[in-house]
Amino acid sequence: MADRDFSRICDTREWELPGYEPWFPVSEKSNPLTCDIDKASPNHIVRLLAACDAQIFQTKSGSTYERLFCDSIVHSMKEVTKMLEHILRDPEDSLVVLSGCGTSGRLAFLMATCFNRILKDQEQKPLYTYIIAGGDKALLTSQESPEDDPKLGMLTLEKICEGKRRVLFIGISCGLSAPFVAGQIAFCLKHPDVFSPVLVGFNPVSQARDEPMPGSTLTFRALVQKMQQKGQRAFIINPAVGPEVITGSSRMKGGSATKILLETILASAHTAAITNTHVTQGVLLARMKAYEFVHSATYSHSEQIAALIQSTGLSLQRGGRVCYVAWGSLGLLGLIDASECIPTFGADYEDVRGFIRGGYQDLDNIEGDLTSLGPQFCISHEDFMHLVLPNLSDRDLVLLLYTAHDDLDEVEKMILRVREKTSNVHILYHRLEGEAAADSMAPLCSSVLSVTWPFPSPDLNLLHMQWELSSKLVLNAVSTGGHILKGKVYRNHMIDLQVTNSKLYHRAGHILQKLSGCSQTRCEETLLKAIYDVETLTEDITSARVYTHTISASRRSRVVPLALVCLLMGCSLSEAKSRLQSHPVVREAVEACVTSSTPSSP
Ligand code: S6P
Repeated sequence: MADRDFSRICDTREWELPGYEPWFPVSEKSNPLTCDIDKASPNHIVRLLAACDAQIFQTKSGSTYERLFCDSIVHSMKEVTKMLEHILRDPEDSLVVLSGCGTSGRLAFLMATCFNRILKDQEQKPLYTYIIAGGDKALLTSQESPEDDPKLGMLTLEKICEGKRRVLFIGISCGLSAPFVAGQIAFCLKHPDVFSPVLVGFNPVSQARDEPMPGSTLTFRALVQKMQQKGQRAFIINPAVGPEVITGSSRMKGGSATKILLETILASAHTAAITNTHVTQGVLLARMKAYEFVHSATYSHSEQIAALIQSTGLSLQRGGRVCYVAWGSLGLLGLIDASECIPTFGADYEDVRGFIRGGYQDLDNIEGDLTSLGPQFCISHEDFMHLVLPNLSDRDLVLLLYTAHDDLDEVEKMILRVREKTSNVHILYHRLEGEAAADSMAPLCSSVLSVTWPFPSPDLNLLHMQWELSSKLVLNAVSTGGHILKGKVYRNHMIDLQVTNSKLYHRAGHILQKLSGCSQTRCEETLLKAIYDVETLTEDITSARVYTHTISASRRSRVVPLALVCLLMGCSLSEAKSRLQSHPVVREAVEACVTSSTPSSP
């Protein structure tokens, strides 16, 4: 693609027009840039990802949406930073809780452990903790149903904060939609003497979810409006960052923007507390601009990222495995990216897996070693060597992620071990100018993505956070691009998603409506038939709650593709099943149906 076309892509702000998919919040709109991403080459996929990620940093420029660098957003960030500064100066009996579901909870964990580590290095007590819906097993596997439970959210928060004098609660819900987080915010609002709630998300308040939450008449939107009422010591930080590359996949931009926003707040408060100064909006803006540089530094390696996507796609197409073997906090980024492939693309846990040096000891999660829960919880390098490596072959891909600050001898040894089983070895390496290049490893690998960062860096912790974001962008590109090449995406929709909570249930209905053109009622009926595996719906099924539907859906596979084929072909469920069997690649199955259901021109 010519550079002129690329800048045209970056300028596109069509999604901001009032008439563009007005019935969806920003986080659920489809991105007009990526409507043909399913047919794009790896190079083009990377260009589209770069353009979509660049939307995070776009300025407001006449649009109605508040954006990351807007005064109102940076002002709220400053207020929250000031609250945290006070706590850091007098931390006794205080707690900062970061909480969320799915990716948002995983990032809460990443940041809570990172800033506790920073405090530990300064010989201070830990101040942060995290909550993830579904507990620690949700850090590594898809646990989507606790997201729907506001009471569980509330009880978990109450328990973790027992005896605290002051709590700064930071709830993350990219779509301003998760009932689990809403339950916690409602609890904070009831106890303003102890709790100061902050909500982070990426929709305007008017687009927060407006559906009563289970066990309550309250909606997420009504709750956020309550936070905005005069006299409430509550903050909402909700810049729009544009629709996701793959519709609704908030693990991507939503996750990146969460990391940018919260690390900016947390790191600025720490600096202010240490230097005995106060944070300014200028400082916050400068920190966020540094993340914009991460975007350009990372995507300046577009060709190498595209090559990685190509190899990942090939491995996945051949039924091979993709393993991220990583050192330091990049290991957690690998674990997070791998865990998200299951609900997003209907992948098996063995398709994409992450391994971290030091296993649970390095992870430092509340519930400790989870290995006994099953093979998908085996996450250390030793586990990789014993359980995975012996069965690897050339169709499997291993991506090693590390930095110049890790033990490079150990990395080399690992590469040599892996090379005995597969030549499909790739590396992603970060270093500062002047630090050792990946030269000695390069001849051992199929591809090397080495990102060099300018020296001197203002702060080592900050540098590592930037390397994390850079790695997140690459990993998201690799797993999304690889699954696109495997045929798991149709246009820019994840058609093989798991329907395991109410958000995903409604999203499945919308996907069916959009792709089939059938009415809402017909789409919902067909979805239910696929979920319950029946040709005719009974009264029991139609009168059941969405929660019951999601329980049944969690026991089945390919419910959305099946429903879509039924709708496109006007056929029975059993016929749809045999069609899908003859076209194992979901996108091809759908395309075959679209072609045969389109009347030929006279
Ligand atoms: C999205 C990911 C999900 C979400 C989770 C929370 O790509 O698969 O697990 O993170 O549903 O969403 P939200 O909008 O509350 O942050």
